[in-house]
Amino acid sequence: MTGREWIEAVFEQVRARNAGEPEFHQAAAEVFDSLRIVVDRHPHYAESGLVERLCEPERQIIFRVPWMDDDGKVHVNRGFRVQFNSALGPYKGGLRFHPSVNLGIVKFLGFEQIFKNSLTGLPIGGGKGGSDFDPKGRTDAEVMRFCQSFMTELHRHVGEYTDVPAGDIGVGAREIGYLFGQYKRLTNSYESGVLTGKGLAWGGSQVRTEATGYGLAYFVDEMARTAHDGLEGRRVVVSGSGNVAVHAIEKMQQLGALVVSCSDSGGYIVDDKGIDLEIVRDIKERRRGRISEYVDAVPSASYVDGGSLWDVPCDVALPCATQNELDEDAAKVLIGNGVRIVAEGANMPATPGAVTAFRQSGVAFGPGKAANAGGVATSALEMQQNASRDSWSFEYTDQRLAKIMVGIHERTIETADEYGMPGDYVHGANIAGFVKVADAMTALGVI
Ligand code: NDP
Ligand code: 2IT
Repeated sequence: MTGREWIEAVFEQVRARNAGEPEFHQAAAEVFDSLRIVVDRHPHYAESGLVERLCEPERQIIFRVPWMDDDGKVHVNRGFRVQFNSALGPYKGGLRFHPSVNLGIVKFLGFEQIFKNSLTGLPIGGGKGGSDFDPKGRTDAEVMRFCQSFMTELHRHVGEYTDVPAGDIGVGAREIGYLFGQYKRLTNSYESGVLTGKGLAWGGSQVRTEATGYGLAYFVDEMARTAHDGLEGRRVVVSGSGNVAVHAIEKMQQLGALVVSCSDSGGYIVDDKGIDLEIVRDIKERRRGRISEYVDAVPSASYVDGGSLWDVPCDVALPCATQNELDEDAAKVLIGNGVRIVAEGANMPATPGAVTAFRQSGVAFGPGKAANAGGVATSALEMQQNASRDSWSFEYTDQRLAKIMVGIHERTIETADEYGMPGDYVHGANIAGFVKVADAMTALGVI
Protein backbone atom coordinates (compact mmCIF):
# COMPACT_ATOMS: atom_id res chain seq x y z
CA MET A 1 0.00 0.00 0.00
CA THR A 2 1.25 3.51 -0.73
CA GLY A 3 1.15 6.15 2.00
CA ARG A 4 -1.87 7.67 0.28
CA GLU A 5 -3.88 4.41 0.16
CA TRP A 6 -3.06 3.58 3.74
CA ILE A 7 -3.95 7.03 5.06
CA GLU A 8 -7.25 7.05 3.13
CA ALA A 9 -8.21 3.74 4.74
CA VAL A 10 -7.37 5.00 8.23
CA PHE A 11 -9.21 8.27 7.63
CA GLU A 12 -12.32 6.40 6.51
CA GLN A 13 -12.26 4.47 9.81
CA VAL A 14 -11.88 7.70 11.78
CA ARG A 15 -14.76 9.31 9.93
CA ALA A 16 -17.10 6.34 10.38
CA ARG A 17 -16.24 5.99 14.05
CA ASN A 18 -16.79 9.69 14.81
CA ALA A 19 -19.98 10.36 12.86
CA GLY A 20 -21.48 13.83 13.12
CA GLU A 21 -18.21 15.55 14.08
CA PRO A 22 -17.31 17.55 10.93
CA GLU A 23 -14.75 19.82 12.63
CA PHE A 24 -12.88 16.81 13.98
CA HIS A 25 -12.87 15.20 10.52
CA GLN A 26 -11.57 18.47 9.06
CA ALA A 27 -8.71 18.72 11.57
CA ALA A 28 -7.80 15.05 11.07
CA ALA A 29 -7.94 15.30 7.26
CA GLU A 30 -5.49 18.19 7.31
CA VAL A 31 -2.96 16.29 9.42
CA PHE A 32 -3.47 13.09 7.41
CA ASP A 33 -2.63 14.95 4.21
CA SER A 34 0.84 15.50 5.68
CA LEU A 35 1.15 12.01 7.19
CA ARG A 36 0.94 10.26 3.84
CA ILE A 37 4.25 11.91 2.97
CA VAL A 38 5.82 10.75 6.25
CA VAL A 39 4.58 7.18 5.81
CA ASP A 40 5.91 7.00 2.23
CA ARG A 41 9.35 7.84 3.58
CA HIS A 42 9.15 6.05 6.95
CA PRO A 43 6.71 3.11 6.68
CA HIS A 44 7.18 2.16 10.34
CA TYR A 45 4.82 4.99 11.33
CA ALA A 46 2.02 2.95 9.75
CA GLU A 47 2.68 0.09 12.19
CA SER A 48 1.44 -0.72 15.71
CA GLY A 49 -1.85 1.10 15.11
CA LEU A 50 0.02 4.29 15.91
CA VAL A 51 -2.10 6.70 13.89
CA GLU A 52 -5.31 4.88 14.82
CA ARG A 53 -4.36 5.31 18.50
CA LEU A 54 -3.52 8.98 17.97
CA CYS A 55 -7.03 9.59 16.62
CA GLU A 56 -8.77 7.99 19.58
CA PRO A 57 -8.73 10.15 22.75
CA GLU A 58 -7.27 8.41 25.79
CA ARG A 59 -10.33 9.52 27.76
CA GLN A 60 -13.45 11.64 27.15
CA ILE A 61 -15.50 13.05 29.99
CA ILE A 62 -19.00 14.50 29.49
CA PHE A 63 -20.91 15.81 32.47
CA ARG A 64 -23.95 17.75 33.63
CA VAL A 65 -23.40 21.31 34.84
CA PRO A 66 -26.47 22.56 36.72
CA TRP A 67 -26.46 26.15 38.03
CA MET A 68 -28.87 28.79 39.23
CA ASP A 69 -29.22 32.25 37.66
CA ASP A 70 -29.77 35.48 39.61
CA ASP A 71 -33.54 35.05 39.39
CA GLY A 72 -33.42 31.58 40.94
CA LYS A 73 -34.01 29.75 37.65
CA VAL A 74 -32.05 26.51 37.20
CA HIS A 75 -30.11 25.96 33.96
CA VAL A 76 -28.43 22.78 32.77
CA ASN A 77 -25.34 22.94 30.56
CA ARG A 78 -23.06 20.21 29.29
CA GLY A 79 -19.40 20.04 30.30
CA PHE A 80 -16.61 18.32 28.35
CA ARG A 81 -12.99 17.38 28.84
CA VAL A 82 -11.26 15.36 26.15
CA GLN A 83 -7.93 13.98 27.35
CA PHE A 84 -6.45 13.23 23.97
CA ASN A 85 -2.81 12.26 24.32
CA SER A 86 -0.37 12.17 27.22
CA ALA A 87 2.74 10.74 25.50
CA LEU A 88 4.74 13.95 26.03
CA GLY A 89 3.34 15.17 29.34
CA PRO A 90 0.11 15.85 31.23
CA TYR A 91 -2.88 16.72 29.04
CA LYS A 92 -2.76 20.45 28.38
CA GLY A 93 -5.22 22.71 26.63
CA GLY A 94 -7.88 25.32 27.18
CA LEU A 95 -11.53 25.38 28.18
CA ARG A 96 -14.01 27.04 25.83
CA PHE A 97 -17.35 28.44 27.05
CA HIS A 98 -19.51 29.21 24.01
CA PRO A 99 -23.00 28.06 22.95
CA SER A 100 -21.54 26.32 19.87
CA VAL A 101 -19.41 23.91 21.94
CA ASN A 102 -20.11 20.21 21.38
CA LEU A 103 -18.06 17.03 21.51
CA GLY A 104 -16.87 17.33 17.88
CA ILE A 105 -15.59 20.87 18.45
CA VAL A 106 -13.76 19.86 21.63
CA LYS A 107 -12.23 16.89 19.82
CA PHE A 108 -10.97 18.97 16.90
CA LEU A 109 -9.40 21.40 19.35
CA GLY A 110 -7.89 18.59 21.43
CA PHE A 111 -6.49 16.88 18.34
CA GLU A 112 -4.84 20.09 17.11
CA GLN A 113 -3.48 20.67 20.58
CA ILE A 114 -1.46 17.40 20.52
CA PHE A 115 0.65 18.56 17.58
CA LYS A 116 0.82 22.20 18.67
CA ASN A 117 2.05 21.26 22.12
CA SER A 118 4.59 18.88 20.61
CA LEU A 119 5.89 21.67 18.36
CA THR A 120 6.59 23.91 21.35
CA GLY A 121 9.30 21.44 22.42
CA LEU A 122 7.91 21.54 25.99
CA PRO A 123 6.70 18.52 28.01
CA ILE A 124 2.94 18.83 27.51
CA GLY A 125 0.36 16.39 26.13
CA GLY A 126 -2.87 17.43 24.39
CA GLY A 127 -6.40 17.97 25.69
CA LYS A 128 -9.29 20.40 25.52
CA GLY A 129 -12.58 21.03 27.24
CA GLY A 130 -15.42 23.41 27.72
CA SER A 131 -19.13 23.86 27.83
CA ASP A 132 -22.06 25.13 25.77
CA PHE A 133 -22.58 27.75 28.50
CA ASP A 134 -22.83 31.31 27.10
CA PRO A 135 -21.19 33.84 29.43
CA LYS A 136 -22.48 36.77 27.34
CA GLY A 137 -24.90 38.92 29.29
CA ARG A 138 -24.39 36.93 32.51
CA THR A 139 -23.49 38.67 35.76
CA ASP A 140 -20.25 37.90 37.59
CA ALA A 141 -22.27 36.01 40.21
CA GLU A 142 -23.86 33.81 37.55
CA VAL A 143 -20.49 33.11 35.90
CA MET A 144 -19.07 32.24 39.34
CA ARG A 145 -21.85 29.78 40.12
CA PHE A 146 -21.47 28.18 36.71
CA CYS A 147 -17.67 27.83 37.13
CA GLN A 148 -18.10 26.36 40.62
CA SER A 149 -20.55 23.78 39.32
CA PHE A 150 -18.28 22.97 36.35
CA MET A 151 -15.26 22.43 38.62
CA THR A 152 -17.30 20.36 41.09
CA GLU A 153 -17.19 17.57 38.50
CA LEU A 154 -13.97 18.45 36.66
CA HIS A 155 -11.79 18.40 39.79
CA ARG A 156 -11.89 14.59 39.84
CA HIS A 157 -10.14 14.44 36.47
CA VAL A 158 -7.46 17.15 36.56
CA GLY A 159 -4.23 17.74 38.47
CA GLU A 160 -0.75 19.17 37.90
CA TYR A 161 0.58 15.77 36.75
CA THR A 162 -2.63 14.65 35.04
CA ASP A 163 -4.41 17.39 33.14
CA VAL A 164 -3.90 21.17 33.24
CA PRO A 165 -6.69 23.28 31.70
CA ALA A 166 -6.44 26.99 30.80
CA GLY A 167 -8.54 29.57 28.93
CA ASP A 168 -9.92 29.75 25.39
CA ILE A 169 -13.00 31.49 23.93
CA GLY A 170 -15.17 32.79 26.79
CA VAL A 171 -12.68 31.75 29.48
CA GLY A 172 -10.27 34.39 30.76
CA ALA A 173 -8.81 35.51 34.08
CA ARG A 174 -12.24 35.88 35.73
CA GLU A 175 -13.31 32.31 34.91
CA ILE A 176 -9.91 30.80 35.77
CA GLY A 177 -10.15 32.54 39.16
CA TYR A 178 -13.54 31.04 39.99
CA LEU A 179 -12.42 27.62 38.72
CA PHE A 180 -9.23 27.69 40.78
CA GLY A 181 -11.08 28.89 43.88
CA GLN A 182 -13.45 25.94 43.69
CA TYR A 183 -10.65 23.42 42.97
CA LYS A 184 -8.69 24.67 45.97
CA ARG A 185 -11.73 24.37 48.20
CA LEU A 186 -12.72 20.89 47.03
CA THR A 187 -9.22 19.44 47.31
CA ASN A 188 -8.03 21.41 50.34
CA SER A 189 -4.71 22.04 48.60
CA TYR A 190 -3.07 25.02 46.96
CA GLU A 191 -2.09 23.17 43.81
CA SER A 192 -1.11 26.11 41.60
CA GLY A 193 -0.06 23.88 38.71
CA VAL A 194 -3.58 22.54 38.10
CA LEU A 195 -4.63 25.49 35.93
CA THR A 196 -2.76 28.09 33.90
CA GLY A 197 -3.75 31.64 33.07
CA LYS A 198 -4.04 32.44 36.78
CA GLY A 199 -3.84 35.99 38.15
CA LEU A 200 -0.37 37.33 38.94
CA ALA A 201 -1.11 37.53 42.68
CA TRP A 202 -2.01 33.84 42.95
CA GLY A 203 0.41 31.80 40.90
CA GLY A 204 -0.02 33.21 37.39
CA SER A 205 2.82 33.96 35.01
CA GLN A 206 3.79 37.29 33.53
CA VAL A 207 3.04 37.41 29.78
CA ARG A 208 0.48 34.53 29.80
CA THR A 209 -2.36 36.97 29.08
CA GLU A 210 -0.46 38.50 26.18
CA ALA A 211 1.26 35.31 25.01
CA THR A 212 -0.93 34.00 22.17
CA GLY A 213 -1.21 37.38 20.43
CA TYR A 214 2.42 38.36 21.07
CA GLY A 215 3.60 34.91 19.98
CA LEU A 216 1.59 35.21 16.78
CA ALA A 217 3.24 38.55 16.00
CA TYR A 218 6.72 37.11 16.70
CA PHE A 219 5.89 34.24 14.34
CA VAL A 220 4.64 36.64 11.63
CA ASP A 221 7.82 38.68 12.04
CA GLU A 222 9.83 35.51 11.30
CA MET A 223 7.62 34.72 8.30
CA ALA A 224 8.21 38.23 6.94
CA ARG A 225 11.96 37.93 7.50
CA THR A 226 12.01 34.57 5.69
CA ALA A 227 10.17 36.18 2.76
CA HIS A 228 12.74 39.03 2.79
CA ASP A 229 9.92 41.36 3.75
CA GLY A 230 9.33 43.68 6.72
CA LEU A 231 6.33 44.66 8.81
CA GLU A 232 7.03 48.39 9.03
CA GLY A 233 4.02 50.29 7.66
CA ARG A 234 2.27 47.11 6.44
CA ARG A 235 -1.54 47.13 6.54
CA VAL A 236 -2.88 44.45 8.84
CA VAL A 237 -6.40 43.10 9.40
CA VAL A 238 -7.14 41.11 12.59
CA SER A 239 -10.45 39.32 13.14
CA GLY A 240 -11.95 39.15 16.61
CA SER A 241 -11.36 41.54 19.50
CA GLY A 242 -10.82 39.07 22.33
CA ASN A 243 -7.68 37.98 24.14
CA VAL A 244 -5.73 36.80 21.10
CA ALA A 245 -6.78 39.63 18.77
CA VAL A 246 -6.08 42.47 21.22
CA HIS A 247 -2.55 41.28 22.01
CA ALA A 248 -1.80 40.50 18.36
CA ILE A 249 -2.81 44.07 17.49
CA GLU A 250 -0.66 45.45 20.32
CA LYS A 251 2.50 43.59 19.27
CA MET A 252 1.98 44.16 15.52
CA GLN A 253 1.71 47.89 16.26
CA GLN A 254 4.91 47.73 18.32
CA LEU A 255 6.58 46.05 15.34
CA GLY A 256 5.61 49.05 13.20
CA ALA A 257 2.59 47.65 11.35
CA LEU A 258 -0.61 49.61 10.71
CA VAL A 259 -3.58 47.58 12.00
CA VAL A 260 -6.69 48.94 10.29
CA SER A 261 -9.49 46.51 11.12
CA CYS A 262 -10.82 44.17 13.81
CA SER A 263 -14.21 42.64 14.59
CA ASP A 264 -16.53 40.71 16.87
CA SER A 265 -19.39 38.37 16.03
CA GLY A 266 -21.58 41.40 15.19
CA GLY A 267 -19.44 43.12 12.56
CA TYR A 268 -16.13 44.88 11.91
CA ILE A 269 -14.57 48.32 12.16
CA VAL A 270 -12.17 50.01 9.77
CA ASP A 271 -9.90 52.81 10.92
CA ASP A 272 -7.46 53.72 8.16
CA LYS A 273 -5.40 55.84 10.57
CA GLY A 274 -4.68 52.74 12.61
CA ILE A 275 -6.81 51.24 15.38
CA ASP A 276 -6.64 52.99 18.75
CA LEU A 277 -6.13 49.92 20.92
CA GLU A 278 -6.93 51.67 24.20
CA ILE A 279 -10.45 52.34 22.93
CA VAL A 280 -10.88 48.70 21.86
CA ARG A 281 -9.65 47.52 25.28
CA ASP A 282 -11.95 49.89 27.07
CA ILE A 283 -14.94 48.56 25.12
CA LYS A 284 -14.08 44.85 25.16
CA GLU A 285 -12.06 44.24 28.33
CA ARG A 286 -13.39 46.81 30.77
CA ARG A 287 -17.01 47.14 29.63
CA ARG A 288 -17.56 43.81 27.84
CA GLY A 289 -19.28 45.84 25.09
CA ARG A 290 -19.59 45.57 21.30
CA ILE A 291 -16.96 46.61 18.75
CA SER A 292 -19.58 48.80 17.02
CA GLU A 293 -19.12 51.27 19.92
CA TYR A 294 -15.65 52.14 18.53
CA VAL A 295 -17.16 54.63 16.06
CA ASP A 296 -18.72 56.59 18.94
CA ALA A 297 -15.19 57.38 20.12
CA VAL A 298 -13.61 57.67 16.64
CA PRO A 299 -16.20 59.17 14.25
CA SER A 300 -13.78 59.01 11.29
CA ALA A 301 -13.75 55.20 11.55
CA SER A 302 -16.50 53.07 10.05
CA TYR A 303 -18.46 50.07 11.31
CA VAL A 304 -19.87 47.38 9.02
CA ASP A 305 -22.67 45.32 10.51
CA GLY A 306 -22.16 41.66 9.56
CA GLY A 307 -20.15 41.47 6.33
CA SER A 308 -16.62 40.14 5.93
CA LEU A 309 -13.61 42.01 7.25
CA TRP A 310 -11.53 40.04 4.74
CA ASP A 311 -12.87 42.54 2.16
CA VAL A 312 -10.57 45.17 3.72
CA PRO A 313 -7.38 45.39 1.60
CA CYS A 314 -4.29 44.39 3.57
CA ASP A 315 -0.76 42.96 3.37
CA VAL A 316 -1.15 40.72 6.43
CA ALA A 317 -4.34 38.94 7.57
CA LEU A 318 -4.57 37.43 11.05
CA PRO A 319 -7.75 35.45 11.78
CA CYS A 320 -8.04 35.48 15.59
CA ALA A 321 -11.72 34.73 16.31
CA THR A 322 -12.92 31.19 15.64
CA GLN A 323 -12.90 28.10 13.40
CA ASN A 324 -13.87 28.33 9.71
CA GLU A 325 -14.23 32.11 9.77
CA LEU A 326 -12.17 32.57 6.58
CA ASP A 327 -13.49 30.60 3.59
CA GLU A 328 -12.27 30.13 0.04
CA ASP A 329 -14.21 33.14 -1.31
CA ALA A 330 -12.72 35.38 1.38
CA ALA A 331 -9.27 33.97 0.63
CA LYS A 332 -9.68 34.87 -3.05
CA VAL A 333 -10.65 38.44 -2.13
CA LEU A 334 -7.57 38.71 0.11
CA ILE A 335 -5.34 37.30 -2.65
CA GLY A 336 -6.89 39.68 -5.18
CA ASN A 337 -6.10 42.57 -2.84
CA GLY A 338 -2.44 41.50 -2.64
CA VAL A 339 -2.19 39.85 0.80
CA ARG A 340 1.33 38.48 1.43
CA ILE A 341 1.07 36.76 4.80
CA VAL A 342 -1.81 34.98 6.54
CA ALA A 343 -1.26 33.49 9.99
CA GLU A 344 -3.83 31.79 12.22
CA GLY A 345 -4.19 33.22 15.74
CA ALA A 346 -7.39 31.21 16.15
CA ASN A 347 -7.61 27.42 15.87
CA MET A 348 -8.49 26.31 12.31
CA PRO A 349 -10.00 29.66 11.22
CA ALA A 350 -9.19 29.05 7.54
CA THR A 351 -11.30 26.44 5.73
CA PRO A 352 -9.49 23.78 3.65
CA GLY A 353 -10.50 25.65 0.47
CA ALA A 354 -8.98 28.87 1.80
CA VAL A 355 -5.74 27.13 2.81
CA THR A 356 -5.42 25.57 -0.66
CA ALA A 357 -6.03 28.96 -2.30
CA PHE A 358 -3.29 30.61 -0.21
CA ARG A 359 -0.78 27.83 -0.83
CA GLN A 360 -1.46 27.77 -4.59
CA SER A 361 -1.07 31.50 -4.96
CA GLY A 362 2.20 31.67 -3.05
CA VAL A 363 0.85 33.53 0.00
CA ALA A 364 2.88 32.59 3.09
CA PHE A 365 0.38 30.73 5.31
CA GLY A 366 1.15 30.05 8.98
CA PRO A 367 -1.17 27.37 10.46
CA GLY A 368 -2.49 27.80 13.99
CA LYS A 369 -0.57 24.83 15.42
CA ALA A 370 2.60 26.78 14.84
CA ALA A 371 1.49 30.42 14.80
CA ASN A 372 -0.70 30.45 17.93
CA ALA A 373 1.41 28.07 20.04
CA GLY A 374 2.77 30.94 22.15
CA GLY A 375 -0.21 30.79 24.50
CA VAL A 376 0.17 27.17 25.48
CA ALA A 377 3.97 27.50 25.50
CA THR A 378 3.70 30.27 28.09
CA SER A 379 1.25 28.10 30.00
CA ALA A 380 4.05 25.52 30.17
CA LEU A 381 6.33 28.27 31.48
CA GLU A 382 3.69 29.04 34.13
CA MET A 383 3.76 25.33 35.09
CA GLN A 384 7.56 25.52 35.40
CA GLN A 385 7.32 28.53 37.68
CA ASN A 386 4.61 26.87 39.81
CA ALA A 387 6.66 23.66 40.13
CA SER A 388 9.69 25.60 41.34
CA ARG A 389 7.61 28.06 43.43
CA ASP A 390 9.22 30.88 41.49
CA SER A 391 8.01 33.82 39.43
CA TRP A 392 9.91 35.36 36.58
CA SER A 393 9.97 38.96 35.34
CA PHE A 394 7.92 40.16 32.38
CA GLU A 395 11.06 40.79 30.31
CA TYR A 396 12.56 37.37 30.97
CA THR A 397 9.29 35.52 30.24
CA ASP A 398 8.72 37.55 27.08
CA GLN A 399 12.23 36.69 25.89
CA ARG A 400 11.53 33.00 26.51
CA LEU A 401 8.29 33.28 24.52
CA ALA A 402 10.02 35.04 21.61
CA LYS A 403 12.73 32.39 21.56
CA ILE A 404 10.16 29.58 21.58
CA MET A 405 8.31 31.15 18.62
CA VAL A 406 11.54 31.53 16.65
CA GLY A 407 12.29 27.87 17.45
CA ILE A 408 8.85 26.72 16.25
CA HIS A 409 9.27 28.72 13.06
CA GLU A 410 12.71 27.20 12.48
CA ARG A 411 11.54 23.61 13.12
CA THR A 412 8.56 24.10 10.83
CA ILE A 413 10.62 25.49 7.96
CA GLU A 414 13.40 22.92 8.40
CA THR A 415 10.92 20.04 8.40
CA ALA A 416 9.20 21.37 5.27
CA ASP A 417 12.63 21.53 3.58
CA GLU A 418 13.56 18.04 4.77
CA TYR A 419 10.40 16.59 3.22
CA GLY A 420 10.90 18.41 -0.07
CA MET A 421 8.27 21.12 0.40
CA PRO A 422 10.19 24.32 1.04
CA GLY A 423 8.09 27.17 2.44
CA ASP A 424 5.10 24.92 3.21
CA TYR A 425 4.34 25.75 6.84
CA VAL A 426 1.32 23.41 6.94
CA HIS A 427 3.24 20.23 6.11
CA GLY A 428 6.21 21.42 8.16
CA ALA A 429 4.14 21.98 11.32
CA ASN A 430 2.08 18.80 10.97
CA ILE A 431 5.09 16.58 10.35
CA ALA A 432 7.36 18.10 13.00
CA GLY A 433 4.53 17.93 15.56
CA PHE A 434 3.62 14.35 14.62
CA VAL A 435 7.10 12.81 14.58
CA LYS A 436 7.90 13.77 18.17
CA VAL A 437 4.62 12.41 19.56
CA ALA A 438 4.82 9.28 17.39
CA ASP A 439 8.36 8.51 18.53
CA ALA A 440 7.35 8.94 22.17
CA MET A 441 4.30 6.70 21.71
CA THR A 442 6.46 4.05 20.09
CA ALA A 443 8.94 4.15 22.97
CA LEU A 444 6.15 3.83 25.54
CA GLY A 445 4.73 0.65 23.95
CA VAL A 446 1.17 -0.19 22.93
CA ILE A 447 -0.70 1.86 25.54
P1 NDP B 1 -12.06 35.44 23.41
O1 NDP B 1 -13.29 34.87 23.99
O2 NDP B 1 -11.22 36.33 24.23
O3 NDP B 1 -12.41 36.24 22.07
C1 NDP B 1 -13.08 35.62 21.01
C2 NDP B 1 -13.29 36.64 19.91
O4 NDP B 1 -13.74 35.96 18.75
C3 NDP B 1 -14.38 37.66 20.25
O5 NDP B 1 -14.11 38.86 19.58
C4 NDP B 1 -15.63 37.00 19.69
O6 NDP B 1 -16.67 37.90 19.37
C5 NDP B 1 -15.09 36.35 18.44
N1 NDP B 1 -15.86 35.15 18.14
C6 NDP B 1 -16.00 34.04 18.91
N2 NDP B 1 -16.81 33.14 18.35
C7 NDP B 1 -17.21 33.70 17.18
C8 NDP B 1 -18.05 33.26 16.15
N3 NDP B 1 -18.67 32.07 16.20
N4 NDP B 1 -18.20 34.09 15.09
C9 NDP B 1 -17.58 35.30 15.05
N5 NDP B 1 -16.78 35.76 16.00
C10 NDP B 1 -16.60 34.98 17.06
O7 NDP B 1 -11.24 34.19 22.87
P2 NDP B 1 -9.68 34.09 22.52
O8 NDP B 1 -9.19 35.37 21.97
O9 NDP B 1 -8.99 33.48 23.68
O10 NDP B 1 -9.70 32.98 21.37
C11 NDP B 1 -9.81 33.31 19.99
C12 NDP B 1 -9.30 32.15 19.16
O11 NDP B 1 -7.93 31.89 19.47
C13 NDP B 1 -10.02 30.81 19.35
O12 NDP B 1 -10.04 30.10 18.14
C14 NDP B 1 -9.11 30.08 20.34
O13 NDP B 1 -9.26 28.67 20.25
C15 NDP B 1 -7.74 30.52 19.83
N6 NDP B 1 -6.63 30.42 20.77
C16 NDP B 1 -6.69 31.00 21.99
C17 NDP B 1 -5.62 30.92 22.86
C18 NDP B 1 -5.59 31.60 24.18
O14 NDP B 1 -4.55 31.54 24.83
N7 NDP B 1 -6.63 32.26 24.62
C19 NDP B 1 -4.41 30.16 22.48
C20 NDP B 1 -4.41 29.67 21.12
C21 NDP B 1 -5.52 29.79 20.32
P3 NDP B 1 -17.95 38.00 20.35
O15 NDP B 1 -17.45 38.65 21.60
O16 NDP B 1 -18.92 38.82 19.59
O17 NDP B 1 -18.41 36.59 20.58
O1 2IT C 1 -5.70 26.73 21.89
C1 2IT C 1 -4.83 26.91 22.77
O2 2IT C 1 -3.64 26.62 22.59
C2 2IT C 1 -5.26 27.51 24.04
N1 2IT C 1 -6.43 27.86 24.19
C3 2IT C 1 -4.28 27.67 25.16
C4 2IT C 1 -4.13 26.39 25.93
C5 2IT C 1 -3.31 26.46 27.19
O3 2IT C 1 -3.28 25.43 27.87
O4 2IT C 1 -2.70 27.48 27.51
